[in-house]
Amino acid sequence: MSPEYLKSLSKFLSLILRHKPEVIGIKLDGNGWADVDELIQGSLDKGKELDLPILEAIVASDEKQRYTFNEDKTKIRANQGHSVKVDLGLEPVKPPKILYHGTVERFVQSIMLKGIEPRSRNHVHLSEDVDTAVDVGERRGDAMIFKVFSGAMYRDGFHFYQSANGVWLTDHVPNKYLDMV
Ligand code: HQG
Repeated sequence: MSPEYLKSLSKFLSLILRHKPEVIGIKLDGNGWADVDELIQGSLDKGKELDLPILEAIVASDEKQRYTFNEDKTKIRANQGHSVKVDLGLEPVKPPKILYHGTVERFVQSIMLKGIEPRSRNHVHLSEDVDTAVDVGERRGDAMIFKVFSGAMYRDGFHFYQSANGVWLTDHVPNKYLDMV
């Protein structure tokens, strides 16, 4: 199985496990878990070559560690990035003083006005390093980077979470905690 095919399957998994499980006729439970057998069968029905070893290869090789199995590998879920309402059971944790958010020029004015909103996802996504934020922004064009005063937000009572793959999450970043890099 080529790395390219695994990557395209990982994109497909992202669609199913974060946004549209109904595409293959399955449901996620309240914590975002899909039943592995149902996922495999539903995907096969849609012409996707998938079995447990292939899923294991995706979980192990995905460059952002996007997916996690439960202990006995009967369930799988995405670590973050959902638009479907799920409770990942993440505990609030103290963030670093500064986090970063990568976006593009056309969103900057609106972000300065309204802060960073989760838009279609459950959380705003932030990173500890500028390079990751640049990669996130560059998905859409030339990256523009905001510095987020997460330490100050935390002191003011905002909650932060860290997903299993290291992405920092919060509900909303008001504009007073932002600066352009
Ligand atoms: C922007 C990828 C106007 C925000 C990445 C972003 C990440 C506003 C877009 C993860 C706004 C939402 C998430 C406001 C926010 N006005 N625009 N007030 N507030 N925005 O894709 O952070 O590869 O939902 O700047 O690596 O780009 O999928 O969020 O441009 O970790 O695993 O609205 O997705 O990971 O876009 O990316 P997204 P994101 P994966």
